[in-house]
Amino acid sequence: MNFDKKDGLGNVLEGLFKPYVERVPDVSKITAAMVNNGLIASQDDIVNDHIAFRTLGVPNLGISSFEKIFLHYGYTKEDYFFFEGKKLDAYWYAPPSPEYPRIFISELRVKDLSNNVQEVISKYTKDITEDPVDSLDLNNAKQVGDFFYKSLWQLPSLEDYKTLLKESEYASWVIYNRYYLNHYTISVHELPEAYNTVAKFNAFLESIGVRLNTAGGKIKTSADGLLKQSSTVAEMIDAEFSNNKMSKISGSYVEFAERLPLPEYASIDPSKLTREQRREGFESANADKIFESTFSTQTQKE
Ligand code: OOG
Ligand code: NI
Repeated sequence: MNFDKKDGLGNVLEGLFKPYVERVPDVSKITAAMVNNGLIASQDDIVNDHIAFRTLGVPNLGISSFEKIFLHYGYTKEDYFFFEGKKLDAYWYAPPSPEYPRIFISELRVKDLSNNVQEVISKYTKDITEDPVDSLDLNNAKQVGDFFYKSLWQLPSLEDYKTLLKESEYASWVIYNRYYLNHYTISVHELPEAYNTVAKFNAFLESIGVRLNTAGGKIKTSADGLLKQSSTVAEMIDAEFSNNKMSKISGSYVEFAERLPLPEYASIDPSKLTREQRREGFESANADKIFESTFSTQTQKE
């Protein structure tokens, strides 16, 4: 990640990354293998295509609250996405300058869920009567960094977690993990030629024992053929619930993206292409399957 880690936004992003690395062993495993194989000299050489967060669509939370943090740091809101089956809304945000990652923020359409599930969610969120982002000093990078990992509601009970899990894996993920960084994304087209496609990089990942999300196939390709993505399967981590009960839950994961040149730039030397000359944005059908990186269908598969 080749941005200034001491300026406001760089500092916030760096603060987000540290707890994520500790909790997702695949991050260091992949970086170490990339260094060993001479793809990069250190983590700083990895270009981060985007990061993602999940939110709950209830009063004072959700996208309209969470996005304020990144709008403050100069991000601009781009396209809207709707995931009917998963009952989610999402937007992506373009960074203030190209060295920073794009951001993908999704939100659970809580009102579309069963009354039972709505009640469970409300039990935890009903006391949030003001938008918590409004009381943050957004210029204070340390305060903002801490906010992502701060509890906004009580630790859930294992029973409530399981109730959510049955109807919405996304809901159960957020009730426990809140605003934890959901994934960062290695931009594979920036890597040396032998590794610069998702297909080649997936082979490398599997050779070092990384498990890939197979939902919709290991490589998710946009309709225009220009955005290819893959992701790891989230690792199961030990989580403590209320009343000291312990259980395994899915944590965060790592994603890989390849953005091909737009047709009018296809003949330019790839090393000279700018971000604007490659496929921008996201793709609904790809995203729909990438969400499943934390779902039991992936984490529990043999
Ligand atoms: C986000 C899934 C979508 C992408 O790049 O399309 C996504 C999530 O799992 O919360 O990351
Ligand atoms: Ni992503």
